[in-house]
Parts: sequence; structure tokens; C-alpha cells
Amino acid sequence: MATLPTIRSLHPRPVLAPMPRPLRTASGAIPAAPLVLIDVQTDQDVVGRAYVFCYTPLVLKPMCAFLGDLAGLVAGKPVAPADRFRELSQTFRLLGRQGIVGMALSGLDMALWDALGRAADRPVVELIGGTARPIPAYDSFGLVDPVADRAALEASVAAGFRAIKIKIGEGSAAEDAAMVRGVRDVIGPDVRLMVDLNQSQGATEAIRRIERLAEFDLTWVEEPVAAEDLEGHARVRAALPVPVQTGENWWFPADMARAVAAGACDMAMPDLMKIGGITGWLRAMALAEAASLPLSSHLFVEASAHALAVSPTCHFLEYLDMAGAMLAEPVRPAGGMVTARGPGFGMAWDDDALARFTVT
Ligand code: SMN
Ligand code: MG
Repeated sequence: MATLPTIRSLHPRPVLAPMPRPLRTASGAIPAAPLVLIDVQTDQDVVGRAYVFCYTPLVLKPMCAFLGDLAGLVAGKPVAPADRFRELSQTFRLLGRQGIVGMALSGLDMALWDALGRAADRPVVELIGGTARPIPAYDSFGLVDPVADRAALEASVAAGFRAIKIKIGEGSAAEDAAMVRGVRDVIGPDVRLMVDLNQSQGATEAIRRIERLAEFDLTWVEEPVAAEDLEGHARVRAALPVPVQTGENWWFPADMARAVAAGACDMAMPDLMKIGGITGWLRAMALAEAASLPLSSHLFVEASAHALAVSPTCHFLEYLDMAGAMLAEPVRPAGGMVTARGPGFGMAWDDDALARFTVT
């Protein structure tokens, strides 16, 4: 059997990637994607590639510095994601794995899985026991103006998406209702519609707002209250006919277990960068199956197609293209579906984009 590659070094690079649609949410705007691209050099002729999404450019430099120092802890060790996950989790036990630490560990995990896939010349989905298959995707918008954004919404439906998500919660309840009504009128009754409050409300106000929207046949309402307010999520869930979705801000599977125990949601959407990469996702998907929670992804389109393909309660892949501008071949949904590509996650950086968008 071929030997496992050994980690030699990490090469983090900060970029500000243009997005097809700048994103506005009720809790802030993201005009361009602050990403740190992570290359894991190994002793074989494979380089593992992944990226982390930093939400704000302010995190780019500290993330690169932390990843650079993390290299000292893993250099010379095998590309064995579960082993490195276990060791690094123990290393940061006293500090805790929230924030930059958790993002870096998850990003490193994804890069290690990519390296393993490249070493075996297989897509990651096959390393974790599945096969690449089309995953239903929803086209994820920010806050929208149904008039100004009509063409973009119509283009999504024409491209084959059978599900659309929009953000609400920035304005008044009446403005939310007008936005949702307008979008429902554009996409018609047969396309699923999800709404995302991005933690912008208290439970009472969230209930009041969503009750007004129930007539529009919503597939889910996402993060109605602060991510860490599990009781608030449970209150909203108990009061509404609309399913509650949450999970993008769970740090590692333990956070998910706490949310499930609190009855916080009807469905779950962990973020690969916060749940612990592929290694964390494999544990989270078991929690979702045991709790009968439909499981969806958050961002990280490329790696999520691999993770969802082996998820027993696979629901939807979020198509929100953060890194496409940095890739030689961006992921292209077909008929509203996204299929995993290899080897690894099938990502190659575009050299021109690196030259243009690297932050110095
Ligand atoms: C979201 C929040 C922040 C950045 C990107 C996306 C949003 C989502 O909560 O679910 O898409
Ligand atoms: Mg969200």
C-alpha cells in the first residue's frame, strides 16, 4: 500500500475575491469575499488546497499568521486528518476552538482531505465512502429588491434552480412581507423559498414577522434569533408553522449536539469551516441522522458537494459562490444541482486571480 503523504509546510494566502452578487444581510454587508487560501505542501507531489472565509478583511492577516504558526505543529506528520484533528483539538483545549482557531483547524482539515484525495487521485467523496452525485442546490441571495433584482431571480429559475433563499430582517416587518411577496410573485408557486433573518430579531419579533409570511409557503426561516440563543430558537419553532433552520454558527459537533438537545431547529445547516471540516462534518451528519434533521450546507460549495453526498439526511446545498473568482474552474450548478469533482475537492487556484486579488 502506498504510504501516506507527510505534511511539509502550510502556505496561507489572503485574497479579497469578487463575488457574483455582493451580499447584504440584516447583520451586515459583504461586498467581496475575504478568503485565506490554504496550500498544504507534502513530501509527495501533491498539494492539498482549501480556503477559509474570514467574513471581514480584518481577520485576513491574523488568520495567515496563525496558520503559519500552526504549520510548526503539523510539519513532519502524516496527512491523516482524524489524527491531526484529535491532536490539535487537545492542543487548543484550554483556549477553546471558537473563532480564528476553529476556522484554521477546519480549514487545515479540508486541505488535508484534499491532499489525501490528490494522492489517491480520487475525489474526497470516494475517500469517505460515497460517490459523486447531483445534490439539490438553492440559489442564495442577500437582501433583494424584487423589482431591481427581478432579472437575477428569473435567471436563477431559468438556470434550473428549484429553490431560492433571500435574506430579510433589515427593515420593518411590512418591508419583509413586501420583499417576500414580491419574490414569490417572480419565482412562482412551485419554486421553494427560504428566508434568512441572520440573527437579527428577538424571539417575539421573529415570531411576529414570520407569522405574516406563512402564506408564502416558506421552506424554512433561518437563524431568527442570535445563533447561541437556543431557547429563543426553540420558542420561535414552537410558535410557528414554518420550519426553523440553523447551524452555520455551530462550533464543532458539540455545539450541534447542544442545539439538538435544546430542540432549537427542525433542520440543520452546519458550516464546514466551523463544524470542523470534513472530519467534523462526518460526526455532525450522524447527529443529524439520529435526530431526523434534514441536513444542508453553508457556503463552501466545492467541499459541501462531497460532504452532502454521504450525508444520510442530505437536504440542500447552499449555492453562494464565495471562491469561484479564485478558481481555474469554478463550480457550475446544472439544473439546480451541484456534483462533487475530484481529485480531492477538484480546486485549482487561478494564477491571474491570485495576482489580482491577493491582499498585500
Ligand atoms: C450568510 C452569512 C454571512 C456570509 C455569507 C452567508 C448567510 C447564509 O447566513 O446562510 O448564506
Ligand atoms: Mg444564514
